[in-house]
Amino acid sequence: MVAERLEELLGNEIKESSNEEIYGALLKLVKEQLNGKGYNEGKKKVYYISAEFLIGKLLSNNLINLGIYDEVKQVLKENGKCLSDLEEMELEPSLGNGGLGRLAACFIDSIATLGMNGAGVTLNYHLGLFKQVFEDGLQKEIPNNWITDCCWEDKVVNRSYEVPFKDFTLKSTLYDIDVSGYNSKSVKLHLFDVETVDETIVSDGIQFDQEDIKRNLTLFIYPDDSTKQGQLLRIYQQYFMVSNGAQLAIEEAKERGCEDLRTLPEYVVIQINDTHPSMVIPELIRLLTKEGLTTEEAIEVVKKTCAYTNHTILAEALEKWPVDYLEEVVPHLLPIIRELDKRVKAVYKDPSVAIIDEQNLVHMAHMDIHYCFSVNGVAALHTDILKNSELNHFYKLYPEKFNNKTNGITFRRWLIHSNPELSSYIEQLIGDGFKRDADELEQLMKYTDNQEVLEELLNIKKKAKITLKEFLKENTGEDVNEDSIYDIQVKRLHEYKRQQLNVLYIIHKYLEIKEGKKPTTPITFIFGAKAAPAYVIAKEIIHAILCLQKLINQDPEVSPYIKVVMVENYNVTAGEKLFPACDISEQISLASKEASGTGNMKFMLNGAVTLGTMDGANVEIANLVGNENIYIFGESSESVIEHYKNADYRSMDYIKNDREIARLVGFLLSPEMIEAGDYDHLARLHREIVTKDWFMTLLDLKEYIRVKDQAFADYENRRQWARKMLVNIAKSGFFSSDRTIRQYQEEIWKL
Ligand code: DL6
Repeated sequence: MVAERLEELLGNEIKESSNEEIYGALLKLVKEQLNGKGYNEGKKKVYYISAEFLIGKLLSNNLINLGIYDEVKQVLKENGKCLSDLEEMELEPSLGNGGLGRLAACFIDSIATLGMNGAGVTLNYHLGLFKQVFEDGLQKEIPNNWITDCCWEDKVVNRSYEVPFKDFTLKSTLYDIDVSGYNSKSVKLHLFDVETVDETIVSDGIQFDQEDIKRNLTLFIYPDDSTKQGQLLRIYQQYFMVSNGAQLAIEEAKERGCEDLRTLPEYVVIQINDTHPSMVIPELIRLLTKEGLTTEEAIEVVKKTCAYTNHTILAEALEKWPVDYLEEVVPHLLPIIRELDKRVKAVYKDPSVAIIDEQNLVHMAHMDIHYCFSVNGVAALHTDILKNSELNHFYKLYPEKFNNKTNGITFRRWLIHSNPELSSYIEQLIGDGFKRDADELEQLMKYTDNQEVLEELLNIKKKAKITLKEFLKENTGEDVNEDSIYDIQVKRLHEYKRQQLNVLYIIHKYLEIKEGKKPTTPITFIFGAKAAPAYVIAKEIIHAILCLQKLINQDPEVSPYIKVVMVENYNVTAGEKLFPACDISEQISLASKEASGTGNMKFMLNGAVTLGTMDGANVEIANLVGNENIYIFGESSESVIEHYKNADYRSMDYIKNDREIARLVGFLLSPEMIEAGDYDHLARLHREIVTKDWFMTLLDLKEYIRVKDQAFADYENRRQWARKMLVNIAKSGFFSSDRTIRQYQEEIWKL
């Protein structure tokens, strides 16, 4: 069946066709089949609006979801072709930055799989997030050109909207990507664009004229906003995204029978993913009043239609736009925002809950909280921190709005697709029910003392480590030892995630080896992270990692025992190789700062043991697996919050009072490091840690070293370690995004 259709589409025999031709034909075949299965339907629909959707490559995932993966693989094999060669040809859509975007992708997968009527809404960023390359030990950014004639998006001819700005109006074009559910129908990811966007205006890396909105609007996700013009561009992007999303939602509601827009909440729910889409609130009010509703009615509708998810407690990530900037871009929204603010101020005198503050800044999150019917955090601890400290003033006003939805990941991609060996072994042990109901993984607990099963888990891990070794060789040129411990930290580069803490540990290990104390089993420290182009210290941390990579890997005295490898351009595709191969999962953020984390869940599901602080979803992981199956260190979130409140943390005190800490920090400016890298860059990082260390690296350093050394020591007992792996896999069912989405559905969306 597959073979015949493929040859029809090729107009040739498979064995006579090139990989490019087969890839193109396979794409058509999959699109046909998805289309044939149809799309989820229903009276009420959720629009998940998000600046990011990190969907990853789609070919294999779609084949798995359609149930034809094995057949296609076999047909290709019989014709002398290899499915993995075709997978290599696919370019990964570059539609996001990190966990926020990957979460959105997992959610869309679960919405499709669970048969819910929903869609994703975002922009069609032509060059996406930059592609990261390393040059002379530094991150350089280049455009990531992922859209080709042969990709998953299709132009939609009959949907286009006018989006008004102060000086001009832009007409949108729409591209759709079908997101398949597992053995079920699909939902759509809508990517709005403008035809005038012009990639040729980009030069010198990722530089372009930020004022030329008609030509730059959908070039990049998160354009540099360190200047006023950059911030204006972000406002243009955000408004374009939400205006299209709101117009689409209204139009589709009418098509589904909504005759009176006062009943819109019966047809539509809009999930605002972080503050980037917050302007959907005034925009929806504007559109509804244009349709004849009074302001009063429109506000009431919006309050029943919009729900907000908070993904961070970092103040700098909660957007605040100057009124003047909004006047320059979307003056027609300001009377509405002022009206919303006036209503808030009439009831609540506390200036900390105002939408427009005394400096004339519009607090997008405040607007969300006042005018959404639901406000959720993304892990139990995160929601508690929102309620009890960060958003406490709001929680007191609206206790009924606040709720928690602990994040999740789709097991289709992060187990079945990326770790087929482990997935089929689990199937052999407990049947395939876990693919639809992740809680069934708990049945694995009956094998905790089964030596044969534990042995097989170690074998599967070893194979994944060999696969990663090959990937690392190709990606970085570095040779790693597959019998070493793979200790992995992959996530956005940010000081709060504390990659610099890991750096200081590696220095500790390097110095120990130099002094003759060698680890029993060699260790490979693996990193993957992009730094925002304007985030100087994050880039310096990358430089320090790359210096250590050079220094250590080229030192014959040290490299047999430890190696450092930093993956270039870490993305979903690289993640699919990294998660299955990991032994120790580094989740070492400063407690209270990581809203949830989702990499921690992917590692756990693939049998890695977490080394982490009691932060974000690590707390829930620890509760599920128990103390003996996780390595926890560091000060609690309560005590960190106290430190901030009392402003009593000084990194200098740690350096003065502890010679070991002083030595590790000092090593950043050692002759060896300067020889491997660049003094100015290293000095900037050193100065930051010594004089500021805003995310308290040194607070937890000694305990981190102690607990990490313990984890490495415990790794030596292979059976005991395999038992920890098994427990982690068995207890990971809770972190399925199907569970999360069911909770959104039952408690917020009520589709
Ligand atoms: O909720 C998804 C993801 C969380 O897992 C991460 O802990 C959190 O950092 C991330 N938040 C963001 C928003 N901005 N910042 N910083 O990316 O969301």
